[in-house]
Amino acid sequence: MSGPNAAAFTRALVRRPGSTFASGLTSAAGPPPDLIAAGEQHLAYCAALRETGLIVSQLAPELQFPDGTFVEDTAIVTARGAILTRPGAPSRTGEVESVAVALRAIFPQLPAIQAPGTLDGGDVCEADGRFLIGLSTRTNESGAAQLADFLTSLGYEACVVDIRTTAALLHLKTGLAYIGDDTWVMTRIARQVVPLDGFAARRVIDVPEEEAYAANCVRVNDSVLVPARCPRVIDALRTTGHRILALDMSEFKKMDGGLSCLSLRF
Ligand code: CIR
Repeated sequence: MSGPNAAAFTRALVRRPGSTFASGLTSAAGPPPDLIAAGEQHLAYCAALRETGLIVSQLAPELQFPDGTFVEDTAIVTARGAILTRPGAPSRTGEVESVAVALRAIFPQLPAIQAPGTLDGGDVCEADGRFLIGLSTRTNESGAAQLADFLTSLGYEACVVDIRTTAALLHLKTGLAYIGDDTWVMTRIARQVVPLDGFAARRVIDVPEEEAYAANCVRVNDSVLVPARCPRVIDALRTTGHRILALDMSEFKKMDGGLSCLSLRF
């Protein structure tokens, strides 16, 4: 959700990584995530959300869904309503059920993306009432169209972009973030494949290749949460005047997870 300043959030929903976390989907070669470190990083992530003023609600880990900690993929939550997704990876579709239970307490009207549509929340980026929806290996035309219809019915604008031309982006928000005040954070590849036509883009913070992971940062109220050890992006973000909270995300990165996907914020 966001208002004119992209950030009037009061709550977040998260799910700590469970003991099966390391058997989730990943394209990364290298050592598996360390479960203790992942748990500690998740705790720090939740503490950062609280520092921004949010009440953080926790879902219990479900061992049959190792990727369940990436809750952002399971719902699109806006200031005017929410919709459950239908994640594009078959191993993840069941994650939605427990998220639905939690969200229904807040959003009694809770529609869902229907088959054959698939949609991951990581493919959805809001910029002050306008939504970019990425067509990806996880989000198909039907899912994107269903979400666009839903958002339009709420009075938002929605625009679909095709990111399937690049293997570098698992999700739309793998390569970009909107942090309010007409300011975008984007990798070079995202700039190539995502035209910002129709979106105000007063400033674009270029993310260098070696810090590409930091393109997935999140504005929450007066703060921007960003992965640690990305000094150039962090320096650029500091010039925006927001408080910068740098978080160690190393164990989630090993599972292709970005910073934003660890929470739903609303
Ligand atoms: C997956 O491949 O589905 C998970 N291992 C990572 C999902 C990350 N989600 C996101 O960036 N929105």
